[in-house]
Amino acid sequence: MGSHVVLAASDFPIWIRITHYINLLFMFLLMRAGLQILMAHPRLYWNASCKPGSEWLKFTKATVPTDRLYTAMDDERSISPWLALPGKDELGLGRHWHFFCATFWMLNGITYVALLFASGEWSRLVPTSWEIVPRAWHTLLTYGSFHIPPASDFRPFDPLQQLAYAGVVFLLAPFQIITAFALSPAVEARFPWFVKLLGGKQGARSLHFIGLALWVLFGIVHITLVFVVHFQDNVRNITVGNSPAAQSSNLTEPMVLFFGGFVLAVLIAAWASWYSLGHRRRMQHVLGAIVDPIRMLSMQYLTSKQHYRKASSYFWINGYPPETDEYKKLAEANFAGYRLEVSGMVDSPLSLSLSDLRQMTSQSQTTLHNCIQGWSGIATWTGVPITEILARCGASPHAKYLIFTSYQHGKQSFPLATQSWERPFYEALAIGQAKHPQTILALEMNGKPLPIEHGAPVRLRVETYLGYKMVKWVRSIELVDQYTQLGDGQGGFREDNQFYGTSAEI
Ligand SMILES: Nc1nc2c(c(=O)[nH]1)N[C@H]1C(S)=C(S)[C@@H](COP(=O)(O)O)O[C@H]1N2
Ligand SMILES: [Mo]
Repeated sequence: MGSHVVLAASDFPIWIRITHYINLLFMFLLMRAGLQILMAHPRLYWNASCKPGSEWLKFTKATVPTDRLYTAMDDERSISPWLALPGKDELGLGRHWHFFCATFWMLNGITYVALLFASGEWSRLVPTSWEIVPRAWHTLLTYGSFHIPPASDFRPFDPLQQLAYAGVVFLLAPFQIITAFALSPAVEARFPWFVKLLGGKQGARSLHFIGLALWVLFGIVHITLVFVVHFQDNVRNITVGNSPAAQSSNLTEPMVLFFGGFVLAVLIAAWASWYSLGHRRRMQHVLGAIVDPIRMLSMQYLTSKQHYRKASSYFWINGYPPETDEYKKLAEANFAGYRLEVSGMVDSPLSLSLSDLRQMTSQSQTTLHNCIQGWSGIATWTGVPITEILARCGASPHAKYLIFTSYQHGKQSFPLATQSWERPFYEALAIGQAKHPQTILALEMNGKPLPIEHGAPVRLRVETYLGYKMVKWVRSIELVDQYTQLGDGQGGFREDNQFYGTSAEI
């Protein structure tokens, strides 16, 4: 084979070089934000109960005490901003970054694959004959004996390299996307079979982590080999391409681009952490503004179709029960004096006792609970559909949100000190979600009156949402047309204080 033919066949067009670099940048940010999310519940399981001790891998030394209440948030790990994006215990911002990067990483990947097929370059990546397997084996043996295959083996990739790249592009990337979708509560609520296929919520979460581990492994080997095997050729290919013109130029420009690219990626990553930690509200809004519309478009109309057969053996708790005298007195009297107040944009305000609520239409559902931190649990919830409450109070057609306010104050729901400690826990629920058939005010859990820790006497269940929206110890429901006048105006206690997203479908 003449060398000219090899060169012409192995040029790297500009779009490959650009998408390759964008991919590097977003993967780096994605991994760091993913680490932030992982440390919010640093345990991985193959079962939906998430019972402490049943994890197959954990990243915490903490053991869960059994003699006192220990919430999932007590189990969260703070992590250095040198490692995670943005670092500390900023799960809300970590998730914003993760979804932001995932969106653009996918767009970049789709562009790359589309151009790959449009240009015919796919044939360099996709193996078309089984012959590649023994050839790749041969290459592996070469590397294994600490030898380097000759440059002529690279057309433009050696067989092992081609298999690895094809595997990463056509198997590992789709695998990460599929397991990611299976982690969204709205997707899980609407397509429970899809999640079961992947081993359930925790199976998908564990697989997503294993996918990450494979990426990291690939990244380490890939970057090492770029340096070790025909480094100068690689630097040219990655930066200026390999056209005959680029070949004849000196190496300065490729080297500057190559190392400059790395430095730029590190600077961007460092800036992202530093800026996010200093401007948390702004980053919540900026990243949310980009991701939320996509999320709303794709997830908003998914309703829950869940019918699990059995409750799980364990159910984590988040938030410490209200400590006010008012609530304690109610609890001592078995909630005989409890009243649920329904007010705001309604024809007739309501004040419902527990027996009023028990006499209303009731339904039961066995569903999967998804906390934003990553743990899950299955339970049977029994109570009154919100549509019943809306019908009884005569909701105004102009009402857009239901504000659920709790007896509990911020202090018990959030372990860290914030100025809004003394505010009651509240969350705004869009009226469309409130009307979903599995959105209920639960009075019972697994056939018994709600235990105090799980929200007695009344808690909200929205089965397409993350757990933080499901207010426990509900005191009142107010119908409003906007929520900006409440708290810090972000749509809920966790949005105000922990910078969680406004829509909780993922
Ligand atoms: N009032 C109140 N409701 C709350 C919370 C809280 O801290 N206070 N935590 C929320 C979060 S983050 C989750 S995951 C669920 C947990 O419900 P569970 O304790 O019954 O498992 O409750 C939600 N409702
Ligand atoms: Mo949660």
